[in-house]
Amino acid sequence: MRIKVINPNTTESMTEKIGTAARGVAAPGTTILAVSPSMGPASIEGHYDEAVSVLGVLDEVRKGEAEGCDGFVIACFGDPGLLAAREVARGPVLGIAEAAMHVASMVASGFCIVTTLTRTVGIARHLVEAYGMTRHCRGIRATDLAVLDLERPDSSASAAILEECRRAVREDRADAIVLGCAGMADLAERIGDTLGVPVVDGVAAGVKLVESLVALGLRTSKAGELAFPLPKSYGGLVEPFAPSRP
Ligand code: 5HY
Repeated sequence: MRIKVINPNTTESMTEKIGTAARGVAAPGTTILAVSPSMGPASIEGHYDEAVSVLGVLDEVRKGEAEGCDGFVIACFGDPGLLAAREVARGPVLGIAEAAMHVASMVASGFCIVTTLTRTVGIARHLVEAYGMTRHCRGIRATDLAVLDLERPDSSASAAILEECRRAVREDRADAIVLGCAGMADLAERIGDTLGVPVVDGVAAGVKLVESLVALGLRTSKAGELAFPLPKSYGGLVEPFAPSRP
């Protein structure tokens, strides 16, 4: 089984971290391809960054389909381009936010999301509502870290994230934590051991859920809304993205 894990931002160190987290949970028969698009933002910290990152995500999904990948994980907590990716993919496609929230809801009565910049809290809240997780989510907390602070070895990012998780457990009655950034993938085990609650990293959750869907023989439905895009011409910069007959 081949699963392509796509980091929509172009920071290579984060892509490597994501790949390590994915391979750390992948089954023996699963090959993980961890990639960043050749184009896109260095980090995704708002709506504009997300919007621009989507074409890179879609390009990687289309290439993955041609390479024979069985499924995909979009490794950014905003799940950028998730539904569009499902239109162009045959295999299952999961975003790390969706995967992490569902997994957390299965092991706890209420989870909190701990993310980076305060300005991305609204994006997380929209996803909580979109995924039907409002009754499971007891709060969304930001550490006001920049995403790339997580890539600086000398930063105090991990300590700040641990403290915010501790407050979520103590003040919001979080029975589980969802880490709100793919760049936090390497922190889940340590925070969980420290706080004594399940801490869900969406990269790992996404890989295992895609593995399960593929093992169940389930692919993205082409019966309706997620059917392949309709063939048509595209102009200008996006001309190469014009949908062809599948
Ligand atoms: C992510 N940004 O997972 C999100 C996290 C965030 O570049 N990778 C990013 O804070 O939205």
